Amino acid sequence: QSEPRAADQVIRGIALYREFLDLPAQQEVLQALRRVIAAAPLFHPQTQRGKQMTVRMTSAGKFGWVSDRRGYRYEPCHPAGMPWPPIPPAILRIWNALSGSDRQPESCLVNFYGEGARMGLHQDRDEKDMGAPVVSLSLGDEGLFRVGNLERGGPTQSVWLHSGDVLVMGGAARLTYHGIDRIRFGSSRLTPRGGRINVTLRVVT
Ligand code: MD3
Ligand code: FE
Repeated sequence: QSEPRAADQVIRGIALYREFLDLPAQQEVLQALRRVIAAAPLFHPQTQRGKQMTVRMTSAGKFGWVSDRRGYRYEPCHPAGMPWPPIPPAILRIWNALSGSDRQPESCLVNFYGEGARMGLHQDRDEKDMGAPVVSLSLGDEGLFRVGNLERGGPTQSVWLHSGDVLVMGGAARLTYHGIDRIRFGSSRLTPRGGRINVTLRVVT
């Protein structure tokens, strides 16, 4: 009904909504994620070269992102064999408020950053439908997000993401290089044992 909220900042085409979720809403999502993780445990993906990623992951929705020696791809089941649990309604509401897309997300990737975890600069290009945006929610400890360019190399820009912040990557920004350099472990009270959680919603088919 109401006009969608305007972004607080646009970083190379990526819209940043600071504290889009207030503390009670963050807690609601965190509770829902605990149930997702109980049904589909976090795992350490292996890269194609056999190196373990420092981030642990799981997914909800029709498809989840997996990576192993055979490469990375979307799969309908967790590596342990069970189907991914449904995407929690509290998370779907964020998509519906900000994506501007008629389609519903098919994948909800949950990234958990423990102490020292990071994610190198990369592009997200495993999705068949690049028309839909990616919507991302940060929870827990602060993370230093780095945004590059449409091609490898060149200057980059960094911004600290806080608990409750939401990013929307649509249009050309969908293909920018991005990563998480480091987290400030223990900087948030949302996650009493520390760590950063990032949730990304995507249309993948
Ligand atoms: C910019 N996750 O899951 S979220 C990922 O914080 C990923 O865990 C990071 O990169 C994290 O692929 C960054 C912000 C984000 C997510 C997807 C993007 C930025 C993006 C896709 C295209 C461009
Ligand atoms: Fe990414």
